[in-house]
Amino acid sequence: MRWRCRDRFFDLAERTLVMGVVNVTPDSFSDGGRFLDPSAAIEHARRLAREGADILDLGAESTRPGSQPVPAAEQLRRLMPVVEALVAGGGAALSIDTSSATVAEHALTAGAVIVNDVTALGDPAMAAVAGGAGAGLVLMHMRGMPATMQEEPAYADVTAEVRAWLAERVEGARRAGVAEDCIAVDPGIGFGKTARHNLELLSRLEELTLLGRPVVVGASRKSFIGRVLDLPVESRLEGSLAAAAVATFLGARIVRTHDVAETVRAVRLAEAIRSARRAANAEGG
Ligand code: HH2
Repeated sequence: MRWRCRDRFFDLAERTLVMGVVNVTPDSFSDGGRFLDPSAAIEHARRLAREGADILDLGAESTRPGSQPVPAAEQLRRLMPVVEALVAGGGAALSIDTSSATVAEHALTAGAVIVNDVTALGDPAMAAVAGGAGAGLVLMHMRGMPATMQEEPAYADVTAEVRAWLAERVEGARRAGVAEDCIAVDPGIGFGKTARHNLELLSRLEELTLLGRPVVVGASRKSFIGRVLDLPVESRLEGSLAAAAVATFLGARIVRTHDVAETVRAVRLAEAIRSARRAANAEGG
């Protein structure tokens, strides 16, 4: 399977890509305030690229539970110096984590190649912006909005519902002019889901690969890991690596993480096991 992101073509048949998180925010749940200064964000992004990130995901708006939207002008003020410096330096593909078409448009003009939209086209202008640029587009599942999404989320069958919702959003994006080979899907771990929902989604990830589009998983440092291990956010590295490995084994093709060096190793091993299973099945079959 290939994922087209403007002039970049990612071959995902064998490899799972690692997407490093760069939060240019004062309030992100795990690293808020550390990279708000542009030079700190640029330095951090370059470090993640050296550690092996295929993609750098730059965001200027926290979407943690209870957070409020950040106006486009403020997102641009935070992001653009970072985008411009990283584009000039070349290297890892740049993704913009925004649900604002205005922010996406400016970032794409400056050289970003992916739009990571946690509202899956909540902004009606987004499809034209991403589709017009031929950008990679991540469509993520979220129940409600960050301000209220953790107020008693309920599903009859979380995996089936997320899968059906994503199928409908992929179709909506296609109808709105986004080429199918540019689209990736994401179950939205932690977005309007309990710990149990997140664990079930991860355990049944193969069902989402049946949508025929690359699956993105962002479990890094999230609260369900803290819930299972009874650990605070700064002690969730090993749990995050376990989740990344399981997701990769079950078919995730892009893993979003704050800890790139460690995640690259976990993902490479999980890929090797996935390939071994495929080879064994082929020989047996
Ligand atoms: N999770 C977060 C933000 N963006 N995008 C995708 N596609 N998938 C995710 O799971 C995802 C995402 C939340 O993590 P983080 O950016 O570290 O936190 P915050 O939203 O507080 O900035």
